[in-house]
Amino acid sequence: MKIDKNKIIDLNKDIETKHLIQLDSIANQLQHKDIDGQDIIKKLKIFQVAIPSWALGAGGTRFGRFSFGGEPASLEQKIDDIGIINTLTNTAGAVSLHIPWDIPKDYNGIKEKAASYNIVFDAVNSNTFQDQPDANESYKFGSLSNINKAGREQAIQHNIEVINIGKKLGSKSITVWLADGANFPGQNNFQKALKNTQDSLQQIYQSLPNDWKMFIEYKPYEPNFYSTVIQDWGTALMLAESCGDRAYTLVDLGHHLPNTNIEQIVATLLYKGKLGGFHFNDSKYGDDDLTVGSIKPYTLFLIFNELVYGMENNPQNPDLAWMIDASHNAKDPLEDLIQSLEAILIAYAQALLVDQNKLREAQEAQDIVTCQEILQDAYRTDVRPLVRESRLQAYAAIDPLATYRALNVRKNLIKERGKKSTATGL
Ligand code: PSV
Ligand code: MN
Ligand code: MN
Repeated sequence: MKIDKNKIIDLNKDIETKHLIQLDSIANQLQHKDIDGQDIIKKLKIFQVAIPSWALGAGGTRFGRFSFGGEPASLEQKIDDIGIINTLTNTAGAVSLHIPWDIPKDYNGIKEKAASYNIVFDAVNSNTFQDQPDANESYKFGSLSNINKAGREQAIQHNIEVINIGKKLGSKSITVWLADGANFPGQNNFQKALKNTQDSLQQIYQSLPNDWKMFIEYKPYEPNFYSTVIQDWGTALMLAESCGDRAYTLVDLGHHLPNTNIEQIVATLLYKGKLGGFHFNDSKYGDDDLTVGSIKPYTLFLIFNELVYGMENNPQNPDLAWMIDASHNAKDPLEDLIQSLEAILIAYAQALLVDQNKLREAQEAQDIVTCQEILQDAYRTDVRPLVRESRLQAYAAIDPLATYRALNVRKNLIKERGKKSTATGL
């Protein structure tokens, strides 16, 4: 199913008057603070977030999977779904593929399809946390860290293969997330596991094309519950540094122990020029992969505040790869992704409102009350009219969720693809 742009334009007309009144009101408020609303709208309009190919079906948990119906059964259909989101939001102009779940059968065909929706191929993800049916070696006891050379070698070759697939699609980066670790004390020699991982990553890095980046993800626990080889940002940074200039750390919001100061990690990595990419999601307890902004929107804002500061002040850090990494089994996945994109744009817009000069002055004056006021004033501003306007100017939907429902997208997908789920993914 392809959404007809004219239908979006028609539906926009019904709410445009109300939207323009709200836009006018915030533009006036901002003018009093010497902020140009159009400037912010321009930045929102070009902001693009990659959709993970594994988030388009109703996500599974180890306890069960409840189909939504009309889920994509092929990579082509996954691209169609991202096309729907991108047409509605103008923010989903990229896809992050997981290999081997999404190996293309027809490279030209898939590239053409993606291009028809203005979708590019962002980071490709390797998978050494599941055994493949035809594999010689098992990852049960680790992949890049495996004590057996043959296991490590297979995992290295897989990553090189993923790079080769990405090259054919126009991707420019690979994300490596490892499940490697131990469930019980004594199971692994920590130093050997780390060294093996470092050696393996360095070998993969040797195969990285000159214009590619490698992103190394960390995670404190799960699926291993005693120790994880790449457990935190420090380990990921150390490994990236041991590989070279084009290796970076990737921050996944759900990959932190409760109450970790993620915004400080972001700032530290930006300062070192080593923040490569971002996986957005939200969580209450652990790697919950919930909708972005659904649990801790203020934290998301504080993170964006550091990102905006970094984008303006840290030329040593390259442009970031923005990706969503969320998937669960209760909502319509497309509605969920639309909500995530909305939360990301809202936090970004709020962060753009922070008066960096005033904040610096207040910091220099050690006026912590004013520092807090500046941040919370930005956070408490309803920036949604700016976000909506950024979409209207791009001929996308003022209200993507309402438009998605008004156009009966899910019903049509079920009609086209059937009720049963065949989607692959987490
Ligand atoms: C597993 O924790 C995970 O969510 C990682 O965050 C990866 O990025 C993703 O799966 C895909 O491999
Ligand atoms: Mn992730
Ligand atoms: Mn995760």
